[in-house]
Amino acid sequence: MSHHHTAPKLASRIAETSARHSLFEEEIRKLPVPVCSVFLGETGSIRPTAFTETDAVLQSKDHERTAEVFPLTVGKNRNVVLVATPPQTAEKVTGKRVAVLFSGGPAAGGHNVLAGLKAVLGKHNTLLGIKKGPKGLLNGDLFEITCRQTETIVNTGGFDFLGTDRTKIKTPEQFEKVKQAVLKNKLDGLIIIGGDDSNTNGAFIAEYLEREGIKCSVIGIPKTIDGDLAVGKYLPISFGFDTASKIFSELVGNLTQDAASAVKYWHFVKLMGRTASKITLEVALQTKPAVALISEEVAEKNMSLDDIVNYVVDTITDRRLRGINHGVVLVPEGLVEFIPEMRTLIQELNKVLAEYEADIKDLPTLKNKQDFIYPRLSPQSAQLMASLPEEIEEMLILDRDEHGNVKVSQIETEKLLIDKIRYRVSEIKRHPEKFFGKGQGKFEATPEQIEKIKSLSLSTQSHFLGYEGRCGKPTPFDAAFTFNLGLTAGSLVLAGKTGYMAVVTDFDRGGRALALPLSGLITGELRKGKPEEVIEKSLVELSSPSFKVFAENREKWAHEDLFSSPGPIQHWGPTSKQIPISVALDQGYADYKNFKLGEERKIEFE
Ligand code: FBP
Repeated sequence: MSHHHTAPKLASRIAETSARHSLFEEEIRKLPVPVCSVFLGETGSIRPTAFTETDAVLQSKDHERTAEVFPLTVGKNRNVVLVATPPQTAEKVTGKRVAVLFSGGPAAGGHNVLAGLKAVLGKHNTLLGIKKGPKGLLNGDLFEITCRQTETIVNTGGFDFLGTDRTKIKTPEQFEKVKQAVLKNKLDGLIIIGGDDSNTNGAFIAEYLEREGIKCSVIGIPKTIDGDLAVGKYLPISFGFDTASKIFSELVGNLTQDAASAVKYWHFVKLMGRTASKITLEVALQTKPAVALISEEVAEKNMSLDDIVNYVVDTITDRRLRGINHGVVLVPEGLVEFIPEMRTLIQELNKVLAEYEADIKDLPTLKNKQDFIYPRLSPQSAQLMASLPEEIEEMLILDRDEHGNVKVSQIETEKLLIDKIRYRVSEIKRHPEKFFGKGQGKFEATPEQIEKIKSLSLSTQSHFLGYEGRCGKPTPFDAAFTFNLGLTAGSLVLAGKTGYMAVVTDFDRGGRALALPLSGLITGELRKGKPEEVIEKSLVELSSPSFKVFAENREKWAHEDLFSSPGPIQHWGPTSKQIPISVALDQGYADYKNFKLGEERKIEFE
C-alpha cells in the first residue's frame, strides 16, 4: 500500500524540521524587515549612520547626584539626546570588534537585534556573542557570530541563541573582570540588551571603562516584556512588550469565549509584567474582560485587600443579577506590592531580610525564620502576614532575586484573591439581607434578587500567563523594532559613542533612531533598604489616554459580555501590523492598525 512507501519519506521530512527548521520558521526567516530610511544608502543597502545633537536634554530628578556618580560620562555627553543622521563621508569604519549580550528575562525580538547589528557592522567589522548574559562576560565566554548563524536566527523568538542571566555587575572584582574581557577580546564596543537594571549597569560600565582610559563604547538596548522601560516620546515602549501582550491577549481572548460558552466559570488570570500593570492594561484594551485590576490605581486610591475583594465580588453579584454567571478577571503580577498594607509589609520584610540576611539564611526551618522575623515587624504587618496563606508567606520570606526584590512572579496572587472572594461570596449567600437589605449595601435587593444571589454558585479557574509570552516568535512590529534597534546600536559603536541607550521612536511615521544618554535616565531608589542608582520604572499613569479609555469603558465590560478576541499573533494578513493599543493612544498616533518603520528589505548577510 502506498503509505508504506511514503512513510519513510515523511519521517525524514519531520527530522529535517528539527533545530529551527519548522515549516513556520523556514517561512518566517524569508520575510522582509522594514528598515528606517536613515539606515539606507543611495543604492538601498544598509549603512551605519552618524549622530548629531538635538535640543533635548534628559534630566532626572536626581541629576545633580547622577552628575557626581557619572562625572566623566555627563562631562562628555551633557545628557543631550542624539539623533541618527545620514553619514557625512562615504568612508567606512572597519576592523571594529563589538560584543553583545542578553541580560535579564527573555523578550521576543532579541535575535533580530543581533541581526541588525550584524547587518550594520557588515563584513569589515566583527560581531561577538557573549554566552549566558553578564556572567558570560565575566567568564570571558565569547565567540564570533557568523552570517550563517544570523540567517538561522533572524525573525525567530527567544534568547536561546546566546542565553541570558541576571548577574548584576557591582563589585570591584567584577568590574576588573569586565576590563580584562574587553582588553583580551580587543573590544571596541559592548552592547547590553536589557531592562532598567541592566541599562543602569551599562551606565556604570561605561563610566568605569572611561575612567580606566579604555576606549570601548557601551550601548544599552531597551528590552523587557514588562513595558516599564519607556520614556515618553523618546521611547514609547521596550521590545518584547508587543509580542508578549499579543500572546496573552490571544489566550485571554480564548478564555473570555470559553467563559461565555461554558457559562459557568470565572477565570482569574494573573499576567506577568513585574511591577507595572502595562501588560494588563494592554490585554484589557484588546479583550474587554469583566474585571481588570490595575495596580497603579489600587495604590493611588489606597485600596486595601478587602476593597479589591469587594470590588470583584460586586461585579460577580451584579452580573449574576443580570443572568451572567461567568467572567474573566485580569490580575497584574505586581498587584500585592501596590496594596498599601502589603507594600508596608514587604518594605519591612526587605529591611529585616537585608539587615539579618546571614542569620535568617542559617535558620533551618520556615518556622524558625518566622519566629525570628515576626517580632521585628510592626504589629499590623505581623498580623497581616499571619493572615496570609502559608505558601505566600514562604514566598515573601524566601524568594528574592539578585537585586533583593521579591519575586512577584512567584506569588500566587490569583489564588489569594480566589480564596478571599469565595469566602466573601459564601458570606453574602448566607446573609444576603446583611449586604443587600434596606440601607445596607450598594442597593436594596428585591426578594427575587435575594433568591438569585442565594443560588449563586461560584466556580473558579486560575491561570498564570508569563513564560509563554516571553519567547514567542516576534510580532512583525517587534521584529522590525528590534532590527532597527540593532542598526542604531551598531551605528553608535561605529561612531565611537558611549553611555547611551539606542532607541527607535515615531512608530507611525517611518521611525526615528535616537541615542538617549543613560546618565540622564538614572535616579535614586530604595533597594534592600538602601538608596541605589536606577532607571526609573515607567508605570501606568492614571492620567494617560490609554488608562482613561479603559476606565471609561470598563463598567460596560463588567455588566455585559462585550469581549473581543484578537486571535493569534498574525504574521500575515490584515491584522498583522498592529502597534499595542495603549502605546498608540499614549503616543497620540491616529491609529494602531499599521506601524510604519521604513521600507521593507530582504535581509542578506554576507
Ligand atoms: P526583565 O525585566 O528582566 O525583562 O524581566 C521580565 C520578567 O518576565 C518579569 O515580567 C517577571 O517578573 C520576571 O521576568 C520573572 O523572572 P524569572 O525569569 O527570573 O523567573
